[in-house]
Amino acid sequence: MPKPTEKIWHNGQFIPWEEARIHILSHVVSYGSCVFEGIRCYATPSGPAIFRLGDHVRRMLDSAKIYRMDLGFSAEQLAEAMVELVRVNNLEACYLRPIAIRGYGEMGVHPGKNPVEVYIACWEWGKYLGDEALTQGVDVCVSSWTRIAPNTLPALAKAAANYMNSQLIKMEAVTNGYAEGIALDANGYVSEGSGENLFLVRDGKILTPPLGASVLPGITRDTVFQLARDLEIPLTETLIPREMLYIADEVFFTGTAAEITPIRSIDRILVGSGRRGPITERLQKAFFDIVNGIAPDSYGWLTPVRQPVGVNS
Ligand code: PPE
Repeated sequence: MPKPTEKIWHNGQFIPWEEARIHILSHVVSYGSCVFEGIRCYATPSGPAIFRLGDHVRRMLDSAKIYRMDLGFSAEQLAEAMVELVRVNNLEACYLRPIAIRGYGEMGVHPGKNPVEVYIACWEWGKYLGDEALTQGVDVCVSSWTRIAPNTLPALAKAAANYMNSQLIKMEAVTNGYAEGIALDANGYVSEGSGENLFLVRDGKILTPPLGASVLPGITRDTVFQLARDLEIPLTETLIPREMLYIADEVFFTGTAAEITPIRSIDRILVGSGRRGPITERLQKAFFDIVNGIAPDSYGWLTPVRQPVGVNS
């Protein structure tokens, strides 16, 4: 269980952690009608700072738009609420989870009469794939489950229902002794992990599946695009056949929770030499130096929590 903080934000009000409850017949429970986000706030020398807040809020609004959900709050209001939430809970580093659901109103698939409720919670969340994952890498498998197909559940929306597919991928992987599973898309090309985007490196070039391969448009994914450009490492979005995973020099996951996590084996085949590769390490360093406030925030990716400022990214 996450360690409770004092407050959760609900439709513009701060409420006690224990009071963030919903009725069992809320639309979301039967029909999965929920869009959400996952955002990290990092401890920096100048206090807590939220990473790419504006981009996460934008994706939340995009997810809501795809599902015809009116959140009733602007991007600025949501961003401000998140800054305030970290402040009132007095946290240095945490993970924020804004959640918009279709609530309690009517039964039946059509959600028209059910109110949209917006909540934002935060808690302290450590390393997603284990403490040593960032340095040692993780052992993963290719899932027997296929990622959600185009024009079924929209992959560009970060919707709770998509995570039923993710749960199948994750449970199968963990049951079989792996840290995570990589799903292929409906055409058999590499898609992504249950909760991470995927990159591979071969001959000094970075490859990642395009958005059309049923991947979430990850914000860490986009961060890697920008960091790779700065480091002058070529990067291409391209369809990736499964077997390319086995002959890559390096493979890594990206995600808000997973950050940049090296993969050291896939289906028990070693990736490269079976340890974190040099390009993965360079990207990790560039990423962590920025989020930890060691390198200058030249992209304007960090929103400080303690100073009275608005969103800067
Ligand atoms: N793909 C999926 C399916 C996914 O869930 C995530 C985030 C990503 C890619 C990476 O996106 P981004 O965080 O914007 O770089 N997964 C979130 C959920 C983790 C959870 O277990 O809950 C996350 O990393 O916050």
